[in-house]
Amino acid sequence: MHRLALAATLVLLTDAAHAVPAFQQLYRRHAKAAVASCLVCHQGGAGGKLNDYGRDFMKAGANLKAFTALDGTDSDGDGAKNADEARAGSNPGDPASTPKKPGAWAAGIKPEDTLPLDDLADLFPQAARFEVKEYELTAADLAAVGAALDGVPLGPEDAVATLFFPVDTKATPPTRVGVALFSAESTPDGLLLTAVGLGADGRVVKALGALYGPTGRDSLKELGKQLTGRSSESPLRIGTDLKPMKGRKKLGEAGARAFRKDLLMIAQLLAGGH
Ligand SMILES: [Ca+2]
Repeated sequence: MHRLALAATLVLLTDAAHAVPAFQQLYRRHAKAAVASCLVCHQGGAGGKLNDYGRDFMKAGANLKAFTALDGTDSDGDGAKNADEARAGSNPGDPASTPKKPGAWAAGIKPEDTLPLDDLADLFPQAARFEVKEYELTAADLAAVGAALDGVPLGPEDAVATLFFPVDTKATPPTRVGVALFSAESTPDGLLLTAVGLGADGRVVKALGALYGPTGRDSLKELGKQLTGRSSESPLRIGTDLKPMKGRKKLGEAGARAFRKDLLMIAQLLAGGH
């Protein structure tokens, strides 16, 4: 089975490791990186312990601005600034890789090594394999999703997304039977990570999420369970169609918004033009 052939793990729900495919896309785009890989932030690959650059990225807010904020820093202490490392194709989180001697640090990392396999298996236990597609959202996409979400266009932070499609390999020809999106949102309370999986009918089969704050991880399980069967048409309003999270009003509201954003984004990306 494809899943077992790969060693990579990215565990959104079971521990604090939480890279998101979109971070890698943002790094490539906004840090103008010649080479992007999970190894920029993680030791050993997707889901591994954060390296110096990964830790700095988290401390700087784990968002688009963080890449710029870290440009002039030498995170791994090898004498080269992060921006120079990114452009030269060396690793800002590995002192053994420098602009003069980048080394083969990213060699052998295949695109599939960056799949969040554990979480994908959680969303779609039956899927034998996944197809992956990276998207860049246009200004029109960002405006459309933002308008439906809270009336304000989304920012450049949301301009990249990766969709994962579970494939039924027993069907002839093999057929996509759903879609999943993972996203990260930087909030004042920490990094809010969500993942939604939809079936072929566009309805949620499972939704996962957690807030990673300074004091630890706060699960969105209570809310995620209520997402099953919902679609991008569902308003997902706490108090009307979703029950509030006990003692976690603010988190519940932030989570509901994040889940709704995920659903709207998937709908937008699948609707056309992409
Ligand atoms: Ca380096």
